[in-house]
Amino acid sequence: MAQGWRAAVMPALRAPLDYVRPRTVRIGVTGLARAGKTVLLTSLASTLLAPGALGGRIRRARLASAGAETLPRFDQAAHLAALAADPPRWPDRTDAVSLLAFDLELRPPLKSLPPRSLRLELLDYPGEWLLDLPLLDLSFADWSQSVFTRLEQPGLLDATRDFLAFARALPAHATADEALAAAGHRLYVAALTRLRDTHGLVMLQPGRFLMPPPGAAPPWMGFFPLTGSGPLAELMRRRYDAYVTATREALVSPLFGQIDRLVVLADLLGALHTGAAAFADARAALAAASAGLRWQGSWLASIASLAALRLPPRVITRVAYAASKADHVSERQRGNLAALMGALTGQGSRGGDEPVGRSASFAIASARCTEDFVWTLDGHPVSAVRGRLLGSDRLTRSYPGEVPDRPPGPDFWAHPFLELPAFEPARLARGVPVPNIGIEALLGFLLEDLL
Ligand SMILES: Nc1nc2c(ncn2[C@@H]2O[C@H](COP(=O)(O)OP(=O)(O)O)[C@@H](O)[C@H]2O)c(=O)[nH]1
Ligand SMILES: [Mg+2]
Repeated sequence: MAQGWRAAVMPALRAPLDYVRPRTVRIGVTGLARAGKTVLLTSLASTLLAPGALGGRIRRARLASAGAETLPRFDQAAHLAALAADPPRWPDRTDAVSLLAFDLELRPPLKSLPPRSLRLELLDYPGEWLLDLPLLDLSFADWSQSVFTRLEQPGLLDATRDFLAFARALPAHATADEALAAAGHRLYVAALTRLRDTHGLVMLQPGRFLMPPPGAAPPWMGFFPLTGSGPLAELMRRRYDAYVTATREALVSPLFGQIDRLVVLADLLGALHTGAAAFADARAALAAASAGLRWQGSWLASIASLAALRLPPRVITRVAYAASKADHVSERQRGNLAALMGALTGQGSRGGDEPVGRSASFAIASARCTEDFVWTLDGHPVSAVRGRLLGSDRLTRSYPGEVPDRPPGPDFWAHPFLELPAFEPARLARGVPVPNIGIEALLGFLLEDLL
């Protein structure tokens, strides 16, 4: 009895101010284009808004009014309407930054206490921007060198040839000519775009070149990697430095700097299917993002950034790394998928300065399209899934392959991971959340210390 009482009162003591002034918690949902951010936000919202969410720990939830804020609102109604349509559709593609806000009433720790209020904000944040975190520690010369080494790989030349030819043809002392700068920038962005679209690569820097922030591009966006020390290289270096400064400032800006928890979403199954090079690249991108996030969380770095910017740094207190679209594989494989995500983001191999429970990995499906079933293939039972393909009314079976629970070696790539069918989302029933895998667990982790 005494113990139960203590367990109930401790949260109230920990956050007594929640009774006076409702707290705001902002969760960034980030991931590269098509990782599944829009569907995740739609699904999170439908879970939160359903009665009795999180085992009753959320007593009431409603969408908060947009007030006089500057960020556009996430169009929850339109996205949910797409999933609820007959036949269901996937929400339209959006790349704009947007915010989804809720006023929550949390179950009080003791019946006799009034419920606590919490304002929960979810921010759709382009994952491309996380790829800029490693630039904070790289000089222009080092960055340029590493980019050229990569672009010169024989397998990538069909995408990078034009840019490389341009850069090689520049005289060592090229003048700081605006037309040259613009031409080089255009060719570099075109190379990045082709690397993304035809090679399935994602570790493409600077991330804002492929996903520019809203508004007009400032002049310092107009650069490209260049080695040497002539006037043009000097101009490129100054613009790169300005870009890095802007990135650093964005990390503490009112727009993004107030994120205190983060979901990093990645389509790992898609990367396994695209092949060894794309997977290696996705792995590098996740490693860079997780290293960057750890950097932001360390005390030393916080103090250093405080000194450099004279602004209080915001520390991200929880990070959930989630592999999306996990309904493409059966339950047994989903355990491996979560373990693979953990291995790629360095979970469980942390140094001593990391508080326990600060990050975790998940395999989720925001809008579940399939059910598990046992398929007999060549006389062997395999755990497969089945669902309706978009625009068809027959059930289609799928077994893309065995998901590795750690970064796979060369043997794995000898038997390619099969195509992931384009499934139709499951039909929605009235008053229940979007059918999903793992959304409550993800929310439970993100809000664990608050509920
Ligand atoms: N099978 C399956 N596909 C999904 C799921 N979530 C997203 N997708 C697919 O991924 C596409 C991109 O998702 P979206 O949320 O728009 O990605 P965003 O660019 O990160 O916002 C969708 O149109 C779906 O085809 C899921 O839970 N299961
Ligand atoms: Mg989107």
